[in-house]
Amino acid sequence: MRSAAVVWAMLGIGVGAAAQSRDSVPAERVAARRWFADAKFGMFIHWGVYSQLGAGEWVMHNRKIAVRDYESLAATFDPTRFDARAWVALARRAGVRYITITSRHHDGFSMFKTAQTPYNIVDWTPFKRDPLKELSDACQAAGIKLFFYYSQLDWHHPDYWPRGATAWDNGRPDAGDWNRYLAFMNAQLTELLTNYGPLGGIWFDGMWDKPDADWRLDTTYALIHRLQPAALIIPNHHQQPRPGEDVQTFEQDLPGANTAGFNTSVVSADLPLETSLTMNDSWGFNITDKDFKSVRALVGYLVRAAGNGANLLLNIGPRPDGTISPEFVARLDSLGDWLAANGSAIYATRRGPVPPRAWGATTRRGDTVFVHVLDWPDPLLALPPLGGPVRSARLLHGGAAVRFQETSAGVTLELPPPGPTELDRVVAVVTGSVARR
Ligand code: H79
Repeated sequence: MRSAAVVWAMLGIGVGAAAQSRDSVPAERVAARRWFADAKFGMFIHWGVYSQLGAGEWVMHNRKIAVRDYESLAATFDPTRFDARAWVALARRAGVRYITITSRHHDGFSMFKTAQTPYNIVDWTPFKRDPLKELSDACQAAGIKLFFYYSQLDWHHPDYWPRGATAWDNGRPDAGDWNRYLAFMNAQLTELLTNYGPLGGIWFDGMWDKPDADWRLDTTYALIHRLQPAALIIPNHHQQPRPGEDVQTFEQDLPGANTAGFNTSVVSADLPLETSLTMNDSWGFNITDKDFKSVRALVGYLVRAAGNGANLLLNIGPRPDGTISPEFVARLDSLGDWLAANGSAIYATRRGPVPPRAWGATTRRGDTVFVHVLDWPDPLLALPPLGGPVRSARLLHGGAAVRFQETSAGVTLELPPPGPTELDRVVAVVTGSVARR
């Protein structure tokens, strides 16, 4: 007799993943994962002490700044123009459903009130306010979910020892207590999951600095899920998902692609997916980086992410005074305008039957397939079969019928010419019953 594992394997279903998602994930988290997969668009915020130098969030490492000197820099951080409600109003206009913000980046500075170290924005700076508290209040009022980015890597804490791949001699003692570091992290996570209302979840980064260390993830993940059973764990470790993790996230790449050089090509079949992306070439504020992606390119990323079944987590790097540069604001406003007209083909969809192509991508909700034509100059667009017979095809804008021909080889759509400023021609194709995955 064949074991169940062999049968699952023959069906191409990973036993570990299937068992994890079907058997042991509590209902709150299953629902939270579904909410996440429906959300499709989030705003990433990289903001911290480093913003003052206007050279990205890695400036401490890139310029080999000593701990003592960086501590002095931190002591001058005073973002007097920070306005949580203005940030959230921008997020609302952009059409994002969630915000993910750096609570502590690799520089080790806590952007929230913590009892675990004085090296935090309330106790160390003239600002004295807790921006994460203000942001969580504003998000709650606006119905936007808040996720905290949390770096497991730390360039400041003495107990981050032995050091990892990014270490340099920055004035820390060559000794430390790893157990104490893990306890520090877990205590901070407890604060984040206790003092800021219900969170969307925790977005981890930096574990890749010490991939072989004993991180005791099971303990940390269990702690998070005990404190907030609906909080999602999103690890940016660039590896395949492990037990307890809820979302597979890809940095600067669509799922399965690896132009960045550190992403895995193995894509989870049953976890929600996410792509994080910079709007220029930097995460933290970079005063000389003007290499901003066009609105057309950003819509393309959002559509192709959705066509891959993934959310787009699009980054801004606010200035050190708390304001947001006009380049970010203009692009977010344009994306919001685009989503106001086309969001029904993005939000609450899943990846469509045709994988993303050079011409565009497909999404699906129920029996409607949304064909997103991003770049196709010709009148006829030939698609493979869509999983069920085509009942109708209409332009999303205006509802004009789109003529089509269907054979056993697929469906050919007769497209109107692209408008001169059109970013995406969306055709809503209603099919007969589709065999659901
Ligand atoms: O927060 C932003 C970045 O600061 C952070 N993640 C985003 C969201 C990030 N830090 N580093 N990276 C992303 C790139 C990682 C590069 C790596 Fe390596 C290449 C990790 C492992 C190989 C450099 C070389 C670091 C360790 C070895």
